[in-house]
Amino acid sequence: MKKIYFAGSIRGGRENMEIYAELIEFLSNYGTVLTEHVGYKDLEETMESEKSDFAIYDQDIAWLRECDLVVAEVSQPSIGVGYEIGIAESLGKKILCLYNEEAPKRLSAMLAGNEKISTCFYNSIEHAKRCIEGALKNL
Ligand code: 6IA
Repeated sequence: MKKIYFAGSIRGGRENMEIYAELIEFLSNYGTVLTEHVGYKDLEETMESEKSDFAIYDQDIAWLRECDLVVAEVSQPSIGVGYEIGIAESLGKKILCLYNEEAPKRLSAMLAGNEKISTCFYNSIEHAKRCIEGALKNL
């Protein structure tokens, strides 16, 4: 089973949480998603307080080391997601970024201009899923 690290905005804003949940469900047909909580609806209110930020950081870095593929939904700018992508790149991980063409803010040039990262500019969730299938085939 492939291990997939899904990254999506948490404190950067939860506007796209339902998209994260759908993509995580889709990804779980192909492997183990280490970070299922990124799609949880009540993450901030109920779960976030249970774990210290130090514990969250340590766990996420360990999962990044362990994973075979990082899929990052980057339509909502998030410092944590950007940081994770940088770490994943330095670890030599394969990275797929998914960016909704209709997102209000343009994608950072640090991702859009990075040839080591594949970015899928999607116009529907089905399109994003096809990009995921393509990335999984090339693993
Ligand atoms: O800066 P942000 O909060 O938007 O960063 C989001 C990214 O950081 C996500 O891709 C996560 O992998 C990671 N991250 C941020 N907060 C958490 C977190 N909170 N748990 C795990 N990863 C996180 C607590 C929830 C937990 C107790 C279930």
